[in-house]
Amino acid sequence: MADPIRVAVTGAAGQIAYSVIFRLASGAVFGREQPVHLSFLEIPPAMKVLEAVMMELEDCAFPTLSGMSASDQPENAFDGVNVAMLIGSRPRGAGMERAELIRVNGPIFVGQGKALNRAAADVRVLVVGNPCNTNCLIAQRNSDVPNERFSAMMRLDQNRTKGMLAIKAGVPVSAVTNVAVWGNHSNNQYPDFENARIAGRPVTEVIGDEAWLRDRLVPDVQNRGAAVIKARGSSSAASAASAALDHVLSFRQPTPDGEWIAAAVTSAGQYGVDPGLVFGFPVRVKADGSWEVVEGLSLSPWARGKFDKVLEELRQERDVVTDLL
Ligand code: NAX
Repeated sequence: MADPIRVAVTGAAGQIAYSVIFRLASGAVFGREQPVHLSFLEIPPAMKVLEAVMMELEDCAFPTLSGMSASDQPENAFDGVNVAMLIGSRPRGAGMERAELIRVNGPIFVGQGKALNRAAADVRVLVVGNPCNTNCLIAQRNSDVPNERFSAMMRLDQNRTKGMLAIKAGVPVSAVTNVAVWGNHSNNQYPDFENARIAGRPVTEVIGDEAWLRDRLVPDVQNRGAAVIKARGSSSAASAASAALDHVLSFRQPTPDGEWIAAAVTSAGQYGVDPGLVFGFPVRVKADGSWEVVEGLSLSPWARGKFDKVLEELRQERDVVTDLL
């Protein structure tokens, strides 16, 4: 068997992690021939619950789980890891403004960014904990790990968009491709139907109903998280976990020809986005493991309005945490 892949999961006692961890351990993500070592990070009050998660992992007797460890110190949890899934953060309390949440969670990512210096040289870091784009920005600015090894999750938004388009068009979800989600994982994100395709044809041609695309699809994707909370009483967990694992895998293999993935990565100024912002772009992963932003996509003036709005939101988030960068 190969050497184990070492994967850190933060917020390991939380609900998203509960859906992530067992799939990582079972071989469902990296394959049944690839051993995995899991390294968990939690805060002290959640350690008891994490103990129970670890008991359950033992009870699954997964042949691919080569070992596991738990810590409340990021330096220990990130030591030698190849993949770091930063899921844990403080949830938004009732009546809490977004700016307040950013201020509460920012310092967590300062410490975790520094601790990531202990990771393996090939580490890839995915930030899921919200506000994930800005938390990712904070972590990378406080780390010696190169910026291109950090990304934040837009994949749930991409998957939601694909699902809704497939249902509307009456096609399998595999027929829906080229979905970009621009900007921030927030309700100002812009899920781009103008560049998306269904069975190789433009979505606007296949669905044709521009009013539905603009006035139903876009707000429904933007507000899907809130709709799940309303129906379930707690936030998306299994779908978020699934998207996080899709994201991790997509950065480990070349993107199929003609396709792209939605991920928030560090801007180098593409599409007029301020260099350095962690912005949701269409991304292609190359055979050598590096990635690039897909350039040259066109946006209608209407779409550019959405784009500019979410860009402004991310600039404001950055300005709230300048002292942490
Ligand atoms: P839970 O509240 O169930 O779990 C979060 C866990 O993080 C808790 O066990 C908590 O003890 C732990 N934690 C808090 N501070 C920590 C720290 N400093 N170090 C390590 N662990 C810490 O939340 P869950 O539903 O699992 O969601 C986790 C995060 O994902 C939240 O921030 C949530 O907003 C975010 N989401 C992001 C999504 C995205 O697409 N980017 C979608 C789903 C989700 O809303």
